[in-house]
Amino acid sequence: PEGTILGYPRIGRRRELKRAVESHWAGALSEADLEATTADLRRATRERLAELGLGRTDSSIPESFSYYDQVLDVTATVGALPARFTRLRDSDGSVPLSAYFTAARGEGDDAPLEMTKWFDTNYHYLVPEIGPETRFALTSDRFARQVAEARADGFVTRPVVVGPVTFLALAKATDAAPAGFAPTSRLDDLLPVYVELLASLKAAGAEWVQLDEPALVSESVDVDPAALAALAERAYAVLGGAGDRPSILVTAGYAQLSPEAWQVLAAAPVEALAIDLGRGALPAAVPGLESKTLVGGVIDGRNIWRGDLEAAWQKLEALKGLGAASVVAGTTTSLQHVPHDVADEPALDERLVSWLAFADQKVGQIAVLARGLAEGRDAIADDLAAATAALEDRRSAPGVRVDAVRARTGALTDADFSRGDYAERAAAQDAALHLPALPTTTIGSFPQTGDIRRARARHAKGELTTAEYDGFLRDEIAAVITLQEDLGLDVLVHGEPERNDMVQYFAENLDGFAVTQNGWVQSYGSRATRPSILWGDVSRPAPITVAWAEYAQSLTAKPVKGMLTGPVTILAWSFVRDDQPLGETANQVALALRDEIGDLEQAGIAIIQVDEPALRELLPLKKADQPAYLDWSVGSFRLATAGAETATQVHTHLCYSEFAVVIDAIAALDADVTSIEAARSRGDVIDDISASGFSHGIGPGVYDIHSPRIPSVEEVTELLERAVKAIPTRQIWVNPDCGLKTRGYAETKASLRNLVAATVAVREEVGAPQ
Ligand code: THG
Ligand code: ZN
Repeated sequence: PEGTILGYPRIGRRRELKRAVESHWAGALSEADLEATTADLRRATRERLAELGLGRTDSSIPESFSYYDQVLDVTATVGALPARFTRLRDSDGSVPLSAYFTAARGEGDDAPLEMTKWFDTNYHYLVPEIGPETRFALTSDRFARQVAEARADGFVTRPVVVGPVTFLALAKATDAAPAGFAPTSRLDDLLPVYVELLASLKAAGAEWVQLDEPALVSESVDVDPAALAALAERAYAVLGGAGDRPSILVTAGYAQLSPEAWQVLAAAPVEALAIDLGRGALPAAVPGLESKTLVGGVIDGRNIWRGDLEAAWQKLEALKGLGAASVVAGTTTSLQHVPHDVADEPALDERLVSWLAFADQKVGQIAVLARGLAEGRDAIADDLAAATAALEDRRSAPGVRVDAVRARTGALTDADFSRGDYAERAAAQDAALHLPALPTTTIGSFPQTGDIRRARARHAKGELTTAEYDGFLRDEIAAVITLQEDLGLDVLVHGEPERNDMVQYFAENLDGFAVTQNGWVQSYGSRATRPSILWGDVSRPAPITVAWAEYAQSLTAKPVKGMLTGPVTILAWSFVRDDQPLGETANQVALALRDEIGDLEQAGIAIIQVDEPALRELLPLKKADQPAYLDWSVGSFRLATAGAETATQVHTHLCYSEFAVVIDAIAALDADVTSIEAARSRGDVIDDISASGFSHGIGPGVYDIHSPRIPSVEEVTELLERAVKAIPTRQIWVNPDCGLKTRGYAETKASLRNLVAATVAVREEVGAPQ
């Protein structure tokens, strides 16, 4: 074939996978019915891809379905399910679907596999746990069964499996492993299982297999590039040398391969390599390519732009110059990071739609390029011209470049990024706020109850008038304020019942953004988000949060925090424009937020929180790119907040616990108060803060909101005692880990009551005024 994609969304156009899996978990759908439903989904996907132009029998259709996660699929297949789940295996050692789901979700005291971000995307995978005791063996035939299922329908598909080097590079050591143990040290033991897997795929009818090795592009995994390349050399010598196997395609998306890995893979005894030409320059011609097929990743698997098809064609032409046996048009990564179909968005502006490509449109682009490779450029000249015309149209369309917005960012000076002396701010805020020592607060959201979701849905359908819906939200806010006063919290929040999602809500209220109806993208397991589309210059047509904050403040004498989502997080969780540097876009969002902060101050709001949970997420994979990223990301936060009055207390919240890793960035944000997650090891976070010499307010989360468990007064007291010993008391805030949106009211009340009781006790111990 002349074209292929590295993977396709597996959640279904209407999130069929979510519905089926969740109803299976709830006991409403049997395992057999779940298998049948997902088999239909896989069938529909193959048919769709064939309709869009991929070949039915030439292995160009990837078999990339997963019930939950592609890394967990390998864990379950190679015998690497952690010991605590061994009892869930069948008598012959194989891993049934029930055990697979239990590993993903946990059961009783058996914690699920840890979840973490897949490279620099918004997808989260389950982290394998590998130790010296892990006994690798082929423990699932699921990959082979899907190949056979396709065969039975007349398709020859290409199974997609995370490769052995990436699997081990992304793993962490088991608790039982000795200090310093590296999962990659088990490569030689793992390879025979992959050899067996390859043979089983061949027996099931696979002519090709795709082994994904994105770890080979990353500088963010724990193994350095030279060591990774050496692992890849060993791995592919063994797999390539296996007698009974399909042809092997090794892929390395998400960034440019390290030069070491490129050389090694080119020389390896495999048949094809796929490289990402979206994020990297064309690699050098190296020995071994003459016998390989090169899949040029020229259609971006991570953004939603129709993009420059002519440029993609040129890249394929350049790739031919490397002397490979053949060149194939491909995506840079799997298409799992984009929604299914832009044709499924009737409410989107037609002109915007003409600039976009979701997964199905990208497959169409691949089909065009493939035709060009087969028949010559003339055969696709019209398609190339149409894409170029769309790009031209986008460049000059109203809203894409707005003079007033550009004039404002163009006139920024250093002073706009700086709030001035912290000590002066702290004194003015103390005088204005009169907060007790160890002030208590929450992160912002309160439980999003079924009632709130139903009211929002009814309002969207027109069953509730806007006045009725607003009245409902006001009652909700009043109840949340009363609750917090009863609990004795010091700094209150309005609870955010009006927000569906902390990014989408702002996108819906800013110019330059569009939101989708069906544009779901898997975030992890059965969960998805609908990223907004940032297509034009961003500005704020009207205040967004002010009326809600003002209303909440009118109900209480205690300070109510204004709650905003920061510019970096708004960008990180949206599809962003590709026609200007991210930093420029971030500054536009920052200025809109800066205006919102000014309006909140005018409305009498004295504390404003600007959340940046995604600050760490967007950190580039390549170390060389990281300083520039931190520069613009921190800069945009400062631009958003630096207009605040000296007496206004600016808070931020970050959602991860590796405080030591990001302390420099946190300090550079210059927020007056920072709350952070400290779930994994609260003690360590307190020590890290103490060691860093961080001087501003800091709220290390005192309990984990990701679990329904209620923390006892004693454990919170102990933590606070530890904190006041290590950190000056005047710096310490008391708060949960993260927002309470996903929790129920019963555990929220009980947990916060204990949080306040512990705080009161520790205030007494340290002799602080109440
Ligand atoms: N908002 C956005 N992006 C995010 C997060 C967010 N990316 C990272 C992180 N948080 C991902 N975490 C989740 C957690 C829960 C859900 C999705 C991502 C979730 N989604 C609902 C579902 O799948 O049923 C749908 C939610 C909806 O109706 O919008 O539960 O917080 N933008
Ligand atoms: Zn958080």
